[in-house]
Amino acid sequence: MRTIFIGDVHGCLEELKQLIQKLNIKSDRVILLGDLINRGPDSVGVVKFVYENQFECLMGNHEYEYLKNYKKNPIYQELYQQLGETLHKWIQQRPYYIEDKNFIAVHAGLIPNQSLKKSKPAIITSIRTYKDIPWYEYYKGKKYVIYGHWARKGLTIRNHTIGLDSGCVYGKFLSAFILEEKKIIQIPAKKKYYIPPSSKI
Ligand SMILES: [Mn+2]
Repeated sequence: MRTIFIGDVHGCLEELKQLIQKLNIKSDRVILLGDLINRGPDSVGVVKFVYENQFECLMGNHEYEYLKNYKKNPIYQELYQQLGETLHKWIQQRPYYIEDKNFIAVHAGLIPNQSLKKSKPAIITSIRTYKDIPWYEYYKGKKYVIYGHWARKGLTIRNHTIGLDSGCVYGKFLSAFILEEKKIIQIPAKKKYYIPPSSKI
């Protein structure tokens, strides 16, 4: 059995299906790093696919924002309607991190010198830097930390940390990491689904 992590999908259902196929998943442990929803073509389809395959999945900042605002924000109200109660509840139950013998999985990152247990969900689902320096520069642990969230950096491997958000929704790649083989598998995006208003990613 392998342990496989998958970066931010953001509604890119076709690329996710292709990646799963390429990985030839049988009885492996699959962990998605969060941000299944928003920006891409099929948020509901992605949530449904991950749920039905019984993959594990973390809470991303986009799910966190959705859960905070689905009663008042019209876009999220619509998403709530489309998801239905079962998938909505499943999103509510997503963990903020998974820590195992060999790895820590978290959507955005770790706060230097702070235990995950004591860390605020809003921060570990959104942190990129700490005192203007990427959080992973502070990390000195031996356990692999696998995270997403930083598409602008692309695939980033440093200090036993692996950043898997390689910007699929921005027309780049959807990435997976196989822990036991230390191997990266990627699928190119079919197109640029989303162009951020204030950058050229
Ligand atoms: Mn994110």
